[in-house]
Amino acid sequence: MRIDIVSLFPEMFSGPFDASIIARAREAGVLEIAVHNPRDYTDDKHHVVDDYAYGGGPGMVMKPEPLFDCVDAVQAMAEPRGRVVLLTPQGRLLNHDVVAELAAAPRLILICGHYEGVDERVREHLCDDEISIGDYVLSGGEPAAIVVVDAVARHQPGVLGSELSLEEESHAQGLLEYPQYTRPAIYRDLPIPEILLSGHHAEIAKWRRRQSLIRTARRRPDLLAKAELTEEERRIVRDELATD
Ligand code: 9D3
Repeated sequence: MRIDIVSLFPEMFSGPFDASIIARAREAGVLEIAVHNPRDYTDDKHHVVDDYAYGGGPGMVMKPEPLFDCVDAVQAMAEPRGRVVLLTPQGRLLNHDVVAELAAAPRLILICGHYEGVDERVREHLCDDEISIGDYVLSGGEPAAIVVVDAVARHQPGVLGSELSLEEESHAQGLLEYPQYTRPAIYRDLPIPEILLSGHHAEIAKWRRRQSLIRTARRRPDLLAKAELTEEERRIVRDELATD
């Protein structure tokens, strides 16, 4: 998959894209990333990319021409045409299903807004999709683009080292994870749960599933609506939520 990012602050991406999962995906050749600055697509002496809002109001708005010209040039750099996604607080809320949908595209072009926002004609006539990563205020779309790239990279073949990992992720999907421990078995007088030392794999699997259910019921009861649970599992959840 190829991802082009359009941003006034390309330097914000050098660290995150050169480490961990994203770097591995790039090295494996399953993910190609390029960052482009709309300021390079201005033709005036001062390379102006923003302007006052018509009608007044605080803050600056990103001008349409540099964004249209930049995206047009980027589309022409490679095949096939990229799906153009604007990162904006007004977009569809990112979740697993949206990530899977984006990851299935052969090519994405992510536009990062900055300042108070972008000219509405960019939204309406340049973009195919609009995505938000949550209900809190960022100072621009750049951190959101990094989140999207990271989540999408995990869906590329070979990135997780085994296809099993994504499989496991989607099995567990809808429930929070069970508690995990590693050595030592006792740390500062704190022992790990005995069951994990028993070697009874079936019992350990049952314990983990139960922990996931209890934890989800307590912390994210909203997730239970979508989760596929057996009658026995529904009972565990009911009992847990009854114990207040
Ligand atoms: C505080 C200013 N806001 C009210 C007038 C508008 C506003 C404009 C631009 C709020 C945030 C931003 C910059 N944010 C993004 O571009 C952004 C974002 C976010 O803020 N939260 C969650 N997801 C995203 S995706 C892009």
